[in-house]
Parts: sequence; C-alpha cells; structure tokens
Amino acid sequence: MDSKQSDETPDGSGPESQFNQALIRGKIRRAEKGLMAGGRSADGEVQGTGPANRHGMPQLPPGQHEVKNWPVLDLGVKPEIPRDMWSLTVKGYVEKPFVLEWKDFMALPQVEDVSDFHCVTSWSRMDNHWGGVRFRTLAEMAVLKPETTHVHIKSYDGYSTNLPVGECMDDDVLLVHTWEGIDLPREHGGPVRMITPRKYAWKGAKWIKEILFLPQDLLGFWELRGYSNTAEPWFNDRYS
Ligand SMILES: Nc1nc2c(c(=O)[nH]1)N[C@H]1C(S)=C(S)[C@@H](COP(=O)(O)O)O[C@H]1N2
Ligand SMILES: [Mo]
Repeated sequence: MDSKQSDETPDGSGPESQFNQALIRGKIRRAEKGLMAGGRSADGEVQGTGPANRHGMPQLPPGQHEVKNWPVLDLGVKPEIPRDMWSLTVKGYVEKPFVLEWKDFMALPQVEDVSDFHCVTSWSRMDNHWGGVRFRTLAEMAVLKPETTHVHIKSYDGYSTNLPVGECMDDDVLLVHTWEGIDLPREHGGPVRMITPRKYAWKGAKWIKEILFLPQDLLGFWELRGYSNTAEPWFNDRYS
C-alpha cells in the first residue's frame, strides 16, 4: 500500500513517475489543441477557449466576426427528408458496416454539447447548444479496419466532404438532431447533420446520408474546388 501510494505521487524517480509524466504531457497537448480550436467537450471539460472560460467575451478565430443569427448556406437545394424516410449508412473499411434508421439512431447514446460554428465566409456563431450522437460512437460500432485513415461523408443533396479519421474522434464531433432545444431545422441540415467545431463549417455535412471509411483521402465537394483540405479556423486556413 505504502509503495503504491508513493508511486502515485511521483518524485521524479522510478517507472511509475515516468508513466505519470506521459499522462501529464498528453493532457497538456490536449489543452493546447483545445486552445487553438476552442470548444468544450461533452463531459464539460474546458479545452481552452470554449464557452465555459470565455466569460461572455467572444474569442473569434482570425478574420471572423460574430453573428447572432444563423445564416443558411447550401448548393441551392434543401432536401426534405422526413424522419421516417431518413437513414444513415456506415460502410467502407470497417468490420461491421450498418444502416441506421431514425429509431436506431435515437436509441444510441445521446450527448449534449456547446460549441462554436465558424463559416469560411467570415461569420461565427458562438455557444450553440447541440444534441446528438458522437461520431466516435458510430466508428466504434463499425469497428474500423487498420487500413482506415480517412472519412468521406455524403449527403442527401449530393454534397460531400472529407476528414482524417482521427479528427472525427474528438468529443465535440457530433451528428446532431437538436439545436437550442428544437429539432434541427431543415435548412440547417435536419433531420441530422454533422458538426466539426474545430474546422470551418463546410466540413460538417448537412442532411447526412453516408459515412464511408477509406484507406486514403477522397476530396469532397468544396475540397475539390479550392477550399483548404485541412480547414483550421485558428490558422486562417481557408483556401488551398
Ligand atoms: N449537405 C450539405 N452540407 C453542407 C453544405 C451543403 O451545401 N450541403 N454547405 C456547407 C457549408 S459551405 C457551410 S458554411 C455549412 C453551412 O451550414 P448552415 O447552412 O447550417 O449555416 O454547411 C456545410 N454543409
Ligand atoms: Mo461555407
């Protein structure tokens, strides 16, 4: 007991203290990542610039201005998909591909989160309250094959976008059906869209239809048309 206790209080010597140092370094790295990206994880842990420690002051990425409304951006089509017609296909380099209908999706573990929404056209909407399912939950269900490196996401309007698989595993990457306590409005991607708070908003597919896991990157609609593939708001990383 005594030796265990002292191992958990590292004095800079012995193997246990090395392990603790590694944990601490990991937490620092995570905090720095959060500081660049902003946002608060669903378990309430503050990750730098998120709502919880903004004290009411907006902290905008470079070149962004805050809006209080929520502009609508799309390709001129706003598909109408009633909940009982909606399904989500998860496939590609996975052990267990599946298709979810509405009731299946709603039976998955549900989370709430607060995060910001940064559009490349320079507006940001802060402190959005979301309800939905973590992307990570779906990835865990699908059991990724070791070759999987990227995700390509397809929508009911023909839109697509792509991300490295690791960047979809953050706690704040959600498939949302609820916004500010109401059903996600159709013009914003209802019944279900993805949100990627640490990326510009074009990485978040509205009217999401399919998640395809791939062993290489496959560019999406805007990524093929000159938008940055990495899309990092805190690095002003807009166009490639
Ligand atoms: N299916 C689909 N998803 C989409 C788009 C789209 O045209 N179709 N536009 C993207 C872009 S460019 C932005 S900025 C955001 C806008 O989301 P909003 O209309 O809810 O503000 O959705 C992204 N997701
Ligand atoms: Mo956009």
